[in-house]
Amino acid sequence: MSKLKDKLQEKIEAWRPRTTALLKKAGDVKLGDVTIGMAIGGARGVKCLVTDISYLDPQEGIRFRGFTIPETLQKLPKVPGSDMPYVEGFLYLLLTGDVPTKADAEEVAGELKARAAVPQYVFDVLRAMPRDTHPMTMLSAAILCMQRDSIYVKRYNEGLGKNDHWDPTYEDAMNLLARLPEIGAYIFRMKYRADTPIAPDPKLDWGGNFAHMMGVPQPYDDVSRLYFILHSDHESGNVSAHTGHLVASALSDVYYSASAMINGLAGPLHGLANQEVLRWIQGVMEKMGGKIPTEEEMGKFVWDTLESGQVVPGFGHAVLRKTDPRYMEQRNFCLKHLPNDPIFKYVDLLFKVVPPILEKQGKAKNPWPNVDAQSGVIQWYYGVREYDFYTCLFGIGRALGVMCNIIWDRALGYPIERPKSVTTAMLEEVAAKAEAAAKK
Ligand code: AMX
Repeated sequence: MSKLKDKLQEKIEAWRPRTTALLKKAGDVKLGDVTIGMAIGGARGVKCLVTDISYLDPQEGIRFRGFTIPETLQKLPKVPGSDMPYVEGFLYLLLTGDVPTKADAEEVAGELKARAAVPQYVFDVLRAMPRDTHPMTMLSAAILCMQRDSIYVKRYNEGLGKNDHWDPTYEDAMNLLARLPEIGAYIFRMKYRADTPIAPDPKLDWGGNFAHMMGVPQPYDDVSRLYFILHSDHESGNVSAHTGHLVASALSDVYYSASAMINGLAGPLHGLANQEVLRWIQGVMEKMGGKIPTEEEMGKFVWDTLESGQVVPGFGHAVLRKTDPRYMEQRNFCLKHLPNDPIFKYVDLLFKVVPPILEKQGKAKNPWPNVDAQSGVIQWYYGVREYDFYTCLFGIGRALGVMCNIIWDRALGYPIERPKSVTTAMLEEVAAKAEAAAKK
């Protein structure tokens, strides 16, 4: 067994009694109420999911295993010669809750390298798809076709005790994570770089190897490490994480769940927003003939978008009620590496102009920028200009969090998900009763 898996087993065995005790002693204790607005509004704010991998505070933003983003980046061991941590060390933190040493991170890096070989049939499947297929469809299909290799399915069919489900799930999850950078970079080079894939370099770490296979020079390795860490997890209720959890709750293996989570991420209100931001900015740049607008001019473009019934991409959030710390971390990166880039200047101006306008309009509950308002500009600057690919980067990062969650779901024996639905007539009846009671 790997050191990481040993450590995980210890953690799981220590954790299980907590979940069992809660269910036994406090299973009937109320967590909150559900209103009609919450039911119609996409289960918004309904507390009915459990995860210990990350927690999203509306004011403070995400904490990974209790650490804010700046704390996470500061505490994790750095790749030699780089400003950013090993993604492998971050995976160790997400899985175990402990901050790894450099040796721990390198051990995980070794484990992933040993699992990294992508089967030839994955490339064959990708090559058989029409070349203009969306890269998210390709990524989802590449993941799904590896389902035939699932160790979980094999062990399940042989007969698997409930406490052992996490073990083959770990094997599948680590195999999938190990292969994702090469699959992602292969899709990119096949589609957008005249079909010139670059072979992996076994000396490099997970993030560094991805940058190498993309064919983008330094500091794109640090961009990749930062991007994957920032996009990894945002607690369980967002569409991609929730989809991954939901599918896995039927004891579908991680290939089925990861492919489904990629499909959820592909929507314009979720992962696709980063490309929408760039598209919107470049539309304004074209109208401005490349000049940087004044605050008033930019304000007019923002109002025009709102008045035409569209959303301002990169702003607002379903849970956050302040500037996304993932935005701030990428902003800091831009201030250090590309302060004079014209697109960054637009992003910077939007940071000033959009929030007061959204506040004035009074619809968006959160007028502040989210992660997507910053990520496209960095990719564009380093020559990754094919918007459609941006969500694949998000998906590779998000797989880290989703895989950790599924391993723990299995470890703690979370059951199949089954929320209850009601009819519109039932809601009307509840509403009428509440109205009558209020009149009495
Ligand atoms: N521009 C204009 N209007 C906005 C807005 C924005 N950026 N954000 C929210 N609103 C509007 C909503 O469309 C909604 O209008 P409606 O009542 O007419 O339907 C109203 O404000 C209330 O919405 P909300 O409760 O504040 O947001 P939500 O939870 O329904 O949606 C989100 C959240 C992110 C989908 C929304 O803010 C949005 O569409 N933002 C722009 C797209 C974007 O940046 N998405 C990326 C999110 C991060 C991610 O998942 N990657």
